[in-house]
Amino acid sequence: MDEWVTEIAASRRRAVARAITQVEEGGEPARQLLARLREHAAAMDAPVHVIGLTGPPGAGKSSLSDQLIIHLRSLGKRVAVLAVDPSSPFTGGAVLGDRVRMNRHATDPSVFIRSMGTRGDSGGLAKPVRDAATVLTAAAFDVILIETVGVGQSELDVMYVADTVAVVLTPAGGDHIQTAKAGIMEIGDVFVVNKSDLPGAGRMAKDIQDMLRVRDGRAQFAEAAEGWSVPVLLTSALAQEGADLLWEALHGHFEHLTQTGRLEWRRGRGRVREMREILERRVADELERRWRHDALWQDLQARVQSDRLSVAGAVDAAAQNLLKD
Ligand SMILES: Nc1nc2c(ncn2[C@@H]2O[C@H](COP(=O)(O)OP(=O)(O)OP(=O)(O)O)[C@@H](O)[C@H]2O)c(=O)[nH]1
Ligand SMILES: [Mg+2]
Repeated sequence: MDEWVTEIAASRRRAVARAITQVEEGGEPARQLLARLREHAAAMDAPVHVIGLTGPPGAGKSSLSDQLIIHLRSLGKRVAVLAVDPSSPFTGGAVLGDRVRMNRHATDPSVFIRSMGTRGDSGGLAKPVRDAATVLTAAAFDVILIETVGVGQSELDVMYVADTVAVVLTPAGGDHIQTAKAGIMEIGDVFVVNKSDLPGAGRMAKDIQDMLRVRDGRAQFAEAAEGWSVPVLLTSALAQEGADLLWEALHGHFEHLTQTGRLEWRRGRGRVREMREILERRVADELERRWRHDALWQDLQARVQSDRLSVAGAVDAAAQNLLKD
């Protein structure tokens, strides 16, 4: 284990890759490794910047990641990308596409690219992504990009892992702001209108700005209250335009977080979220266990099955039994 941690800290690609596989698999070995890596990371002084890139399928998130990698490498920064594949019907083949698109970095030892799939367990996406980010932090990457499609709750949950969230939209008709998932409009620290080589990009940017005025007028947007004004940028990954401005905006947000103390607040919020997730999973496992073995639960199940008891009645009885101890 010691040797492994040393190799991860030295950013040896194979050790890092193996560590991510281990944390994906979970269990006690993963827990021990993560504890060691957290210890190591806590003693490091250079802060890592964890960035979430989210948006509709095909918005150009991977193409933008690729452009960001090129820009960050020119600044001498070490970059890791976690491409989260939600295995959704919208993104068939995305993983292969990501690999091809970012292939040119494959031999650069300062770039690490990894696709992560959902493993179909009840834990959602957030845990493996969070744990992989812990590995990459210990491996001394300066920037960790997490790419995830902005559909569904578990993809939004992934954003609790990020310090900065960039929402990537496009001018293309189907992506009109009204049709963008409300959830992802709420979480952006930076907005990007990619494919600005296509018509309608300016209009889209204006729509986003209008939306932000409403959003940031609401008190719960503490970031706005802390003086962060959310930038809306135009990029074209295709024409290789805007990655420098995007990086400026992302880095600007990180500096804002650092200067206002919001970084610690955000990361704390992420930990609370993690605590809740783990607890919820444990409770769900316990319910599952009772459902299978407990006589009362078996009885309720049988009576609902044969329609001798209403669903509502069974839920009440089960909840009462559950909450009494
Ligand atoms: N015209 C234009 N096309 C682009 C631009 N950026 C990306 N594309 C194209 O859009 C398609 C999707 O790009 P990706 O980078 O795979 O998009 P993504 O958001 O990562 O897609 P998923 O991971 O499948 O959700 C590809 O065919 C890209 O070549 C751009 O700036 N302009
Ligand atoms: Mg992609």
